[in-house]
Amino acid sequence: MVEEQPEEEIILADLSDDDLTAQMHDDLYDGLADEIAEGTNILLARGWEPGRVLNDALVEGMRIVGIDFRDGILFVPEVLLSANAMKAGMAILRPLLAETGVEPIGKIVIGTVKGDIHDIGKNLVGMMLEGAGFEVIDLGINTDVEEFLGALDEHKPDFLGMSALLTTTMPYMKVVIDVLKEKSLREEYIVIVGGAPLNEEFGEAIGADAYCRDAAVAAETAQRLIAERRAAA
Ligand code: B1M
Repeated sequence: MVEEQPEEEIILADLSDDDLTAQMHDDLYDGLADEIAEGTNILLARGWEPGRVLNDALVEGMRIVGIDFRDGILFVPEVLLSANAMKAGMAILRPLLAETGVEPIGKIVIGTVKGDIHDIGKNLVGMMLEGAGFEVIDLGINTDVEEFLGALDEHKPDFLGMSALLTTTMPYMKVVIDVLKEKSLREEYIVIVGGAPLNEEFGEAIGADAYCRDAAVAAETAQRLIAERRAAA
């Protein structure tokens, strides 16, 4: 009988930066939320900018998860654990990314569209927008046109932001924009859209003001568009 060797415990704090980020990619893959929180705190304590921790340790880890999900190596329950671990890291980074200490420069209502429950990217966009000085009203996932309209009416934001991660849900963005047009409300809001299956062309075709490739681009674009709108007013 072969005796099983106990696995050697990895002390995250003893790893070099490169080894720690690689280990965090593995821990994200394995859905280990406590380890992701610990790794995030270690990198911050080593002086890493929150944005670098987010991109190099968390987003990159999730990219690897995405590849194996696509290839049928990982399945929904495992990816949910990875998403949960990602959120543990994001919860630590959120206040740091949002730390601007200035008056909001604008307001955005944001949500993942109807039929779609992916929210990691949308949450990241919200965090980056907060960091860029925006007030963010997050409607969560599976948001239908009535919920969007209700929130626009209640909060009177400058922006409407929609996220979709599925090719089957991205057309719903056009449904929302068309209803805004029907109600003569389209010009009231700057509409930005994003999500992995979208592109510039799609954003244009559905009548959005901008397609944003990632959260950093969303923050830059929102700053630019609100400045342009205010200059034109
Ligand atoms: Co889903 N899923 N998933 N999934 N999932 C994808 C999207 C998929 C590409 C995986 C794959 O096959 N490779 C695939 C879609 C294929 C397609 O449509 N062509 C897929 C599928 C098929 C599914 C299910 C149908 C699986 C099933 O049940 N058989 C199912 C659908 C459920 C539903 O929504 N109705 C499903 C379920 C899930 C989980 C629940 C397990 C989980 C979601 C957990 C959660 O979000 N809380 C999940 C996950 C995690 C993924 C992957 C692996 C990762 C998504 C993610 O979080 N990425 C994803 C594979 C992938 O995208 N590579 C996949 C990290 C995040 C930081 O990036 O979300 O792209 P992203 O956001 C970026 C940009 O896109 C952009 O900025 C963000 C940050 O930089 N952005 C915006 C996003 N929104 C924006 C809005 C903006 C601006 C920029 O302005 C408003």
